[in-house]
Amino acid sequence: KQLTKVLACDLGASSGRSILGKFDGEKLTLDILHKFNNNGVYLNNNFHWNTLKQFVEIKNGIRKAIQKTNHNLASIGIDTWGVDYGLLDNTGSLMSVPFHYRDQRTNKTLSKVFKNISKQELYSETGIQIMQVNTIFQLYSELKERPWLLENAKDLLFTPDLLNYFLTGNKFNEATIASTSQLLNPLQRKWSSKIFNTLNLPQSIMQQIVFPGQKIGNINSKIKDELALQKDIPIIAVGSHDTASAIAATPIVDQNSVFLSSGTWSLLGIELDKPIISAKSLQKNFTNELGVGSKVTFLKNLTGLWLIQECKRAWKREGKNLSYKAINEAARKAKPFKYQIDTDHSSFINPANMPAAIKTYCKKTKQSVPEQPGEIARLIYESLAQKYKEVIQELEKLTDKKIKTINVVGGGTKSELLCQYTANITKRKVIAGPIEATAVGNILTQLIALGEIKDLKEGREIVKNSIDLKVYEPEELL
Ligand code: LFR
Repeated sequence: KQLTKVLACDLGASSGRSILGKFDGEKLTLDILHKFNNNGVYLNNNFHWNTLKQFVEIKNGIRKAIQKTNHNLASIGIDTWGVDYGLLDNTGSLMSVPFHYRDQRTNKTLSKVFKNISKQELYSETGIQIMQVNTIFQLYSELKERPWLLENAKDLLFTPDLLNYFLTGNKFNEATIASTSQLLNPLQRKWSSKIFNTLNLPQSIMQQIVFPGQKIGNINSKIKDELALQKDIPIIAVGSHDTASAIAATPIVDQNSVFLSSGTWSLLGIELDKPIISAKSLQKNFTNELGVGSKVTFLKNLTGLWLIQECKRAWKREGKNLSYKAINEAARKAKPFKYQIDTDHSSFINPANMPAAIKTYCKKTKQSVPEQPGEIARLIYESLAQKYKEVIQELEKLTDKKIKTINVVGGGTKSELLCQYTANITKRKVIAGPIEATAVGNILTQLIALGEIKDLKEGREIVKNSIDLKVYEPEELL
């Protein structure tokens, strides 16, 4: 059979990549064509995305895919991190540089929103974990601090929608990314007019919702010329929220397993057919995002490798340019269980210096103070695993399941240390892989849209047959 080739453009909060998926009817192989850094940029005191660079790099990825496949690319799909967006004016131009969800402009917004709508009401309407980064809080701060933007905005596009629009000229909001906004009702799969009205936000800027598998449009003629494309290439809506795509490609899905999508964030949870929206799930702050294949992803959004990524950056600035290999080796040698942090503490959202923030946290909580990179890395990994354990216990209570296995996917599978500590501390089996789960989920959704694969279930079997999974059994803790 002829190979079907599709391109996944996957932008995470620290890096982006373009991956070619080649499907022969049974197996999927990946070809990483293009990688780039995707760090936020400070403009004065505000933290933004480099949206133009993202767009340029997406085009670079497409260019490479065209060359590699000799113009035989069946389709393209884009996924990105959640919650962020761009606003367009009535001429279709981007009105301001999109903000990064870690920008401090929402630091005081939550209490203001809760004066208009209670936490309970907001949660029962959206089923979404209350988090400062959510679009709802970003928009509300915009309304108060930069009213001229929303007064003049015609359209709101989430990051993948925006990049799709730059490529095709067509404006949609894709469902999985829309659900991260906390403005959508997950039962009706529609914008919550109640929230827009209560907060005085303009619902008219929201778009028609498209679902994974639907076509967005073809690459517009200008870019077609620029990239010297010989044929039209359709852009398909995938699970354009990276988490939704990662979960779509998680191979181990059964009654006794959870997924853990491990990257800048750790997303830990299970897949459901219907949301769980209850007083208890609100109390434990679990989220019901929309997934691929009409599923709901019931999960907790936890700080993940951001902690170590930021330490690495800070150490480099101080002249210690350590590789992850060196950091992990030092962590392995450090003393176990000497320190513990709450990995989701607000002081870790975007500190100027992460190791310093961790030291301050240890001091404030009356622990001794870690000094060496190895000690800090070890406490990060152990504290993450400790957090996973707590969340799994909460999940078991909320869903009445017994969790025995954790399927870790994403970049975090590269950290054998974190995988092993996760197994040891949670006392559960860890199955690691695929590493490029997000791109794989993106690719599978395109293959379903093209009629090459029947459904997600079949897609997951293909993942199992196509990659090696690594198993970590829990070791006795000394
Ligand atoms: C993971 C992720 C999370 C989202 C966070 C911020 O990459 O998409 O799901 O909560 O980034 O957008």
